[in-house]
Amino acid sequence: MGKYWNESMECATLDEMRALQSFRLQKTVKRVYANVPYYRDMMDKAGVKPEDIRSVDDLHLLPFTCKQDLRDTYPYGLFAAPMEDVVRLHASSGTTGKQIVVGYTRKDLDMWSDCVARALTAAGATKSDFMHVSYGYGLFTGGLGLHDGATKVGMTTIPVSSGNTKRQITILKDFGSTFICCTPSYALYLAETMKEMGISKSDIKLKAGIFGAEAWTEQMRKEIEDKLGCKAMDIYGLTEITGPGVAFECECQDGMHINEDNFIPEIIDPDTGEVLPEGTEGELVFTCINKEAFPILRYRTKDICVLERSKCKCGRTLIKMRKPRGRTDDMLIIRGVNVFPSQIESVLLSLGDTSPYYQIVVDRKNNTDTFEIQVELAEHMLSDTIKTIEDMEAKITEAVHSTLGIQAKIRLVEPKSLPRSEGKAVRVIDRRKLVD
Ligand code: DLL
Repeated sequence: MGKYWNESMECATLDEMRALQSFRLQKTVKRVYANVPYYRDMMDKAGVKPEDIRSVDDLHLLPFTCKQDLRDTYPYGLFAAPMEDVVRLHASSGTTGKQIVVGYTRKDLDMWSDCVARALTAAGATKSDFMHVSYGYGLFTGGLGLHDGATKVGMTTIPVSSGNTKRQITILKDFGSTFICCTPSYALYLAETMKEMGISKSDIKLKAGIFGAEAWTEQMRKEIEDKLGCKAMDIYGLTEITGPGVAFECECQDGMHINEDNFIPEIIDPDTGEVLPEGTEGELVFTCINKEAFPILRYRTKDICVLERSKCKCGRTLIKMRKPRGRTDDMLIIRGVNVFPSQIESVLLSLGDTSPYYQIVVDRKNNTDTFEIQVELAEHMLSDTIKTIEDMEAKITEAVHSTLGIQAKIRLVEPKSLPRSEGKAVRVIDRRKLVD
């Protein structure tokens, strides 16, 4: 089984991978120490010199980098290559605060598109396939990242970008795309709009979709595969590391292989910073060891996840990350209980009968948190009696309570009444932030 884009990297032995990582890590640390005063200061303060980093085992000696460091050095303070060698900039605003800027040299873009080409090949893409790119083009890394990877594979790449959903569907159908990439929530919206337009999954030729940029569950995967009639493959990445392609799913759809010849992953305890053993859930941290312009050291992603180095049936030896459960900054604390939106998605979709559209509204009244989950009724339930709908509400309330251990008010709302998103879905409205 299995076809690889870069077999020597994707199927290297552990010894080969560690040797390469150690070599690239030493080189990167020397480079940033020499070229980036901010890293030099950070390392000097931590009492670590480039010579102390002799192998991957010494990685933990290096200080962490976090979003605030990128903001403090905005725009170019962490660049390790001269601007004349930088050929591309991308940026991410996040939800709060100043945006951050990252840069790529020609060689960096080549490394990035190699990572995306690995992901697409693992999803079964070849140069005979057509790739419909629905991620936004622009400073966001989704559009251009997938575009360059698809072009590298030799796919017929269609740079549609996001927005104008009906037009997207016409293009998808008329151009005969066999692959699509967008956020998983947008994939569902496309399926919904297709239905409205009277187009069925047999009218399109999709074999697989490459979905990422937000947390999504196995239940959501089933929903998309069923509605679009294609395989739904996960792809992970973040602007600070390189955009999409940091990790990708193979045909086993059982965790994402991390391109660890370029990005060394670690899992840490988010409170203490202590490195945790493989198999333990914690915050994902990456060190870029094969980048010229923006080789970030031990970047704290805020993504909560688990690493596993098990033998994969596809033959790849690259370490795997499980689907991220969410981000530490998306985790809600409601009446003292930790709640990830993905847990709610999982409960709702596993019950059947509800639609995959939901929104969580948290507020504070009389010093107590209120917790409401608005869920759209599935179309076929519209004709049901009030009693059936009340039973449904009770069933969801019970299921949420037994999963999370707290009571939520479930409000079933009309089909298509919650906002649809063309990019990352907004799942949470936390009104407490406004009153705090
Ligand atoms: O979302 C890059 C990307 C584009 C990835 C297209 C995949 C596809 P940012 O906007 O910087 O970059 O957001 C990065 O999104 O830290 C995760 O919290 C989340 N994320 C990205 N991919 C996944 C995924 C792009 N597959 C942040 N599963 C990351 C869960 C994901 N969360």
